[in-house]
Amino acid sequence: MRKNYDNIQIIRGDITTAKVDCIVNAANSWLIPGGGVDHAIHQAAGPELAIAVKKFRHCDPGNAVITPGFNLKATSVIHAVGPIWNKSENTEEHEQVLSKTYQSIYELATKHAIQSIAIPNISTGVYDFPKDLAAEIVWQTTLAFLNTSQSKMKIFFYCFDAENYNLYTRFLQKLKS
Ligand code: AR6
Repeated sequence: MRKNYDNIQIIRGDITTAKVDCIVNAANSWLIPGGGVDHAIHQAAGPELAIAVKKFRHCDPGNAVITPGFNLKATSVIHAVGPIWNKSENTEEHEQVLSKTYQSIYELATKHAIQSIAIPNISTGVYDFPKDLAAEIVWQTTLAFLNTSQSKMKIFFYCFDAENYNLYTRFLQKLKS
């Protein structure tokens, strides 16, 4: 019998090269091109992407907006804003916001009939969210989405660094064993 995680793949590499309907960007609330994966996506998509996303003006953490992909192989880009980790604040709230960020991505992707999506490890770079905790939240949120929606969307988790790649592959192996 097919399992809900059969459509999930873990890739180590640069998300801008993904051959999918949609790639997800780890954006900031002002929707202004920044560093990290945001920089890589804007470089690959060309200057039209910054103009298109700025039309939304603002996006609160936990939410997402969608634009065309311009020069990317992907037809569209979902710009999602993750939480900024700060251990002196209410970290439970940050955890909820990270989960909401992924829920927003899946809702928007479903609404736009996206069949395949590449997602980076949101908030685990500049925004400093602990990678192990983030991976746990991402897997929980993703499996909950797949269970409730029965979606057939192909999900590619793009991990740029070895730590995230190892964490994600370990989760998948555990599910398969
Ligand atoms: N492909 C896939 N993943 C990547 C790539 C790439 N080309 N480059 C970096 N990563 P970050 P955040 C990984 O900092 O923490 C920006 O300035 C990286 O290893 O890009 O959500 C925005 O404008 C890390 O695991 O995003 C915001 O201001 C993950 O992508 C802020 O950073 C996320 O790292 C958002 O911070």
